[in-house]
Amino acid sequence: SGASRDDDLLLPYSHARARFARDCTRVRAGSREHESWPPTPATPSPRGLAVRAFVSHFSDRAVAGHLTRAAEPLRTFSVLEPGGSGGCASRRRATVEETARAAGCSVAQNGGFFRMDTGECLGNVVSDGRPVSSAGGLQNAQFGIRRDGTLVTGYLSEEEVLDTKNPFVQLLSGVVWLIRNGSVYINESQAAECDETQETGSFSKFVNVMSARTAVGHDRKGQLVFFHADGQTEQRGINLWEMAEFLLKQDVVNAINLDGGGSATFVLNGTLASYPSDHCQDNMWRCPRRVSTVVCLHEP
Ligand code: M6P
Repeated sequence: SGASRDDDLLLPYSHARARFARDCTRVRAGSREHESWPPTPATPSPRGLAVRAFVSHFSDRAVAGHLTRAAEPLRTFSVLEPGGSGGCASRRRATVEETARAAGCSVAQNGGFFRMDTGECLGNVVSDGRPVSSAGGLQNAQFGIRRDGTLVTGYLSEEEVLDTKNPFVQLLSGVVWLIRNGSVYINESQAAECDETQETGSFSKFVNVMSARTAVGHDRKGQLVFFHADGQTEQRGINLWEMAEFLLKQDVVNAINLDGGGSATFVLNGTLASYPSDHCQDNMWRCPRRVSTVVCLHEP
């Protein structure tokens, strides 16, 4: 989410943004491009959850963040509504700490996009088996896990989201499918996705601007991967290309971009462990933004 679309104000008619009508077409039926990663058979692993901190250089800028991997995604990963169940219906906004503490998450990050003015959860949200928000077929990058443990990344029609044979037990929407089957998929995403789900500005600004960022995906072992990098829109942080390159080096096979900027938040054992860019009422300090959905890793 973001504050303004200031670059659009340069256009003579700000409501007539130069865009193709197909961008935000609702796809109700049929099949869309996505990848399905089969469930990984349970193997005794020494560490179910691994959190790593980094301070890495991206085009000579030092950027801090965390990379988290979790085995057994079906048993350890949840998409949570803001402030607990019913949060999307009531357009609630809550800090990641509030939502994560109540649910007992070991690691939690902000999740899906939302409307900054109304608090509306955007896109698809399936939380612990409960479908609580629908994209209505709008095309954005999805990440989810089905009842049998299959990890799904990419685009889905409304019909596919509502599948009852092997239903989604967790599902959320991002904007931009960063990595598809081991390759950067950003250009393809810009051509395929509805860019009204983000409020940063033009789609190309959203992709290329330096900012705090978060992502979710999986690696070649079928482990769940959370990524977050600190930043400040237009001043610090990374763009989507840099995030995708970082994730590729970490053996990530499929990943989508989640909400960033002032929404980017990393919470470890219920405590804020990132440097948020949103200002508190007193401009001197930075406060974690009250956001919408949360991605959570918990005990099996
Ligand atoms: C608003 C305020 C600021 C924040 C800015 C940018 O102006 O909330 O504190 O830094 O938005 O927010 P974002 O990076 O999410 O676009």
